Amino acid sequence: RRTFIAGAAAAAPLLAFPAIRAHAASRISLKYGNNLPLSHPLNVRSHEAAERIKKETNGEVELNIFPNNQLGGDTDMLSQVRSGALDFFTPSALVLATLVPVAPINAVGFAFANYEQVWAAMDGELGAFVAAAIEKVGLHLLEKIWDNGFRQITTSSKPVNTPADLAGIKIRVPVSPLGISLFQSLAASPTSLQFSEVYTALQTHVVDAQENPLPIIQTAKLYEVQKYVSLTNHIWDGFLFVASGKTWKRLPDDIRTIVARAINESGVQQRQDIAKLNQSVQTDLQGLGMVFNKPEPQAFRDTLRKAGFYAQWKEKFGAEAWTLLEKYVGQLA
Ligand code: X2X
Repeated sequence: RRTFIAGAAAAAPLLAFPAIRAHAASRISLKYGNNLPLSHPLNVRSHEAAERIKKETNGEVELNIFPNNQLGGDTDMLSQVRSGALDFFTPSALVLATLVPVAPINAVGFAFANYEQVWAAMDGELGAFVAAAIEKVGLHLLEKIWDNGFRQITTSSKPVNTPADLAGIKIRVPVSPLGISLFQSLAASPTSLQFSEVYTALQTHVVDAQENPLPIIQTAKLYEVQKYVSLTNHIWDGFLFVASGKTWKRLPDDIRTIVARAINESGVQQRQDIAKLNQSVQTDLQGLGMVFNKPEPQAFRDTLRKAGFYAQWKEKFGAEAWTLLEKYVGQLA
């Protein structure tokens, strides 16, 4: 009988008995935590991946999903996946930055112009560079990065048309030095909060603004506590499907192959879900009372450049990573 308990050694000698394996029922139980509501495509598709994994392993592997910050906020889940208490977590690269400083290179302000650039970079050399950095801290990045989307600013008070409109605005950003730096460089007043705290913080006006892709504004019902959406597209953000290195190493090869294939293929479908949602979500949010505007990005880019934002982050991320980013998005500063 093959057992799999986090923190314990695998019962390796028994793997040689396929007959035993065929009758095994959910002997390997894996925990996956995320910060999004059940209705978000990330959760819909990861449930599909879980079912596929169960089927393809004849019930031997169960991927148990804990959505919506059930296991704590991002910071908690990050330390859990590091220790091996959690087997999988899908942080935004912004959030992973506290552990892997180069991870959020994709989130440099106003870098990506469109999804063609995004997937070329993330499925290409930039993604490979980040994956190697993640591997070094004892986590394993699954190959396909899932889509969060282009981040947009929402406020309760007024639309943001120009950088001047951001002056002094209390805006929530993820727990992320890059997010803070971006909005400080735009003269706003950013505060880091875990996503689990965002709805209440907006409702009680601890902050008056936040920024997230439209599918999150919809599925997390932020339209209930925000009025204006300014389509700044200031950051492209993805969810990195990371495995605890301990878990990943301990999984038998055949299981690892099945798990990786199911998650990666569900990830590709999840990207398509977001692409499809992007065609309708604005109309849906308008129907719920939100008011949209589309600012000109150039003024924001100029403000950032003058504030030294690009120069500063080029130095922090390093020339090698920066050159890879610019290979896909063009020269930034
Ligand atoms: O916290 C956020 O804003 C979210 C949900 O987009 C991330 O996970 C970065």
